Amino acid sequence: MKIEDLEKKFQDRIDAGEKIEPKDWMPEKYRKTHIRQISQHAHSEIVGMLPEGNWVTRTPTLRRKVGLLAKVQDEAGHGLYLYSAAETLGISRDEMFRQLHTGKAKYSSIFNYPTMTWADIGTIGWLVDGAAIINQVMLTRTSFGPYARAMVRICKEESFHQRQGFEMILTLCNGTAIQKEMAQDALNRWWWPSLMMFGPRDEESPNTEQSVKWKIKRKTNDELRQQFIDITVEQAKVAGLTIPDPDLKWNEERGHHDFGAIDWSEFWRVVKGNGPLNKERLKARNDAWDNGEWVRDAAMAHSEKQAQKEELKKAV
Ligand code: FAQ
Repeated sequence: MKIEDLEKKFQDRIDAGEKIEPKDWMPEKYRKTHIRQISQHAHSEIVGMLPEGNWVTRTPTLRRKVGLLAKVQDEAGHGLYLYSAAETLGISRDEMFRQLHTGKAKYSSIFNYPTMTWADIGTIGWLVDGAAIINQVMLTRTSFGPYARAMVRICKEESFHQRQGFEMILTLCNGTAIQKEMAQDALNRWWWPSLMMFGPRDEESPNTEQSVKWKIKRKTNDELRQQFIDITVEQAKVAGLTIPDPDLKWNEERGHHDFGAIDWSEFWRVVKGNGPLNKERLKARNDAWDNGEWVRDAAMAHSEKQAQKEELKKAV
C-alpha cells in the first residue's frame, strides 16, 4: 500500500474513535510525538517527587506523613506505567533516562519551583494535581491505547491527591491567622506557574494542531487552562483565599473568567533550564541514577543467573 493510503486509513481509524495499538501501522510522526509526550510526562512524575519528598521528614503530624508518603510513592508508580507505555513504541527505558539526565528531554516546568513552607505541599496537591487531572482526564481518551489505559488509573490517584491537598489548605485556612497567611503566600507563589503547566498559548503551541487531529489531545492548552481557572476560582472562595490576579473576573458573555496576562518569558526561561531549581532537579536525578548503579547491576546479574539455570534445566 502507498504511504498516502496508509495515512488515510490511519486517520479514518482515528476519526472513527478506534484505539491505535503498538503493533498497528502508524505514521512515524505519530510515534515520535507519543514518545516525546509520554516520556516527558513520565519524567514529570519522577522529578515531581522531589519538591514534595523535601517535606517527608518535616510533616506536622503522623497522619500527614502517611498521606504524603503515599502520594510521593503514587507519583513513582505513575512514572513507571508511563515509561512502560512509551517502551511499547520502541524506545528503551535507558534511552529515556539518558535524555532526561542530559537535559535533552523536558519535564513539567512546575517542578522547578521550591517548596518553602508546609503550605506549599497542600498547594501542590490542590493546584498542581488539580491542573494535572484536568489535562489527564482528557488523556484517558487519547488515541494511543497503552497511554489511554495508563491514564485511567493515574487519574483516580491524582483525584485523591487533589482532595488531600485541598483538605490541607482548608485546615490551614481554618487555623490561626499565621496558618492562613501561609496558605495565601503559597497560593501567591504557585498560581501563575500552575497556569503555565498547560503549555504555551494555542497560537504559540507548535504541536497542538496535529495532536488534536490525531486525538492525542482532545482539548487545546488554552481550553484546559480556562477550565482549570473556572474550577479553581470557586475552590479558592470556599477556602477564603484570594487569587493573586487583579484582572480576574467573571465574564457573563463568555461564561468564563477573564484573567490577567501570563508572564510567558518566565515560562520559557524555566522550560529552557533556567528556572529557580532546574539545575538542582537534574543533579538530584543524575545522582540517584549514579547511586543506584549497584542495584541495577545486582538485578541484572540475578536475572542472567536465573536465565542460565533455565537453560541448564532444558539441556538435561
Ligand atoms: N513544562 O506545542 P506544545 C503532574 C513544551 S504531571 C515544560 O503545546 P504539547 C503529576 C512542550 O513539551 C505534569 N515544557 O506541546 C504530578 C513543547 O516542547 P517539545 C505533566 C512544556 O506537547 C503532580 C513546547 O513546550 N503532565 O503534574 C510545558 O502539544 C504533583 C511547545 O508546547 C504532562 O506531561 C510545561 N508546562 O503540549 C506529579 C501531561 N508545556 O517537546 C508530582 C502530558 C509545554 O516540542 C506531583 N503532556 N512544554 O520540545 C501534555 O499534555 C502536553 O505535552 C502538554 C504540552 C500540554 C504539557
